Amino acid sequence: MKIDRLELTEVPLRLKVPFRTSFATEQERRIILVRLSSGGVTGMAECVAAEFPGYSAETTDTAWHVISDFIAPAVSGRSFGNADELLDALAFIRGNDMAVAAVEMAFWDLQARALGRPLFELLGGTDRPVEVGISLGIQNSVEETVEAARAAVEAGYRRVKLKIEPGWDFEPVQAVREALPGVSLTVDANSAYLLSDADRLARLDQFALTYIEQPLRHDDIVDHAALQARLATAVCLDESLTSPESTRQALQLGSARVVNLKPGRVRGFRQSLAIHDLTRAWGVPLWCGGMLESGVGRAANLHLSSLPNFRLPGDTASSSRYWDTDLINEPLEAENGFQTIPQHGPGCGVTLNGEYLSRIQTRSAVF
Ligand code: OSB
Ligand code: MG
Repeated sequence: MKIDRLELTEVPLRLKVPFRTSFATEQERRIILVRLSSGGVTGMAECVAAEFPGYSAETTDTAWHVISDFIAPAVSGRSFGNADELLDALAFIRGNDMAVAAVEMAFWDLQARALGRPLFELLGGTDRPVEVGISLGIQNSVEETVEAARAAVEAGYRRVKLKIEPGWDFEPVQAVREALPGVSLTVDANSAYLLSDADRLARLDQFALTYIEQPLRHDDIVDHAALQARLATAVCLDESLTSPESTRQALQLGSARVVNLKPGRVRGFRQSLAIHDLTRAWGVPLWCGGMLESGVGRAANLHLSSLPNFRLPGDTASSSRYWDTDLINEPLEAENGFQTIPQHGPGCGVTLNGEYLSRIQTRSAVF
């Protein structure tokens, strides 16, 4: 497929309520959309980079720069038969995986739309209901945390994840576990602890957590292996796994027994498929993470989540949980803890609300 046009659009979206993690509080999102066109067909994807370099080194602005100044010149006007060829053309770019992923994922959507087929078919998935969990930001009190968790379970979510940090771990987890004894409960530290905190983290073992997500450094797999050896609870890695290679190394070291896969974090779908197959061969379950995406990114995540090794509920909660008005026309709502894979058309199965987009967008560039 020849890339006739690459379009970048930046859209400000305000979360209904601030989302607090161990690294920041987010409310005003600045989301980049990538649209790739070929022969009159347009595919799209959302870049998951955040506004500040708190989750990873990338930001909305670094992604805009890298796509504009390096990716667009390498793909515009060129032809690619598949995603591997596209990735080969971008192999000269080190890191900046979220920027590359946005273009790679738009290419898959373009291919699927050109074929008139749903994205999950191209990825090798099946049309199945996707089990959904919820990620709860750090709340103001233990009572509010329990109430938010209870409301999530009543809304049908099949797993509750609490964000934790040093000083905000044992008490909220204990309270939620006592209030909701049967729920699948997990915690996500977003790299807020050190290996020297192992004893403190081991105190969480008594709450039968499904896993503890990314307790240690954002780029560490060595200390995580030492920590995993000291915990009964499974470690799940998120930030540290940026490629199939780092995932293989983590599995060989025993750094994790569960993997959070975010296609935007690992350069896109091609690498996601490699990580899917690798973890499957190791018997390690995957689940699909979230990056506070609009419906565009959520839809893509749901298609990927249909592959067989996605065996735990993903952070693919309802669009209405975060946004008063989403960028897509179709609702993307979990019911009884499941999302159906959107198929309101080919590709990722959702359509952009063009009128809303052109009204609120803050910048755009065409290559
Ligand atoms: O670590 O999973 C994470 C949001 C922003 C950045 C990192 C993370 C998260 C979440 C929210 O946990 C998941 C969601 O999009 O609902
Ligand atoms: Mg995480």
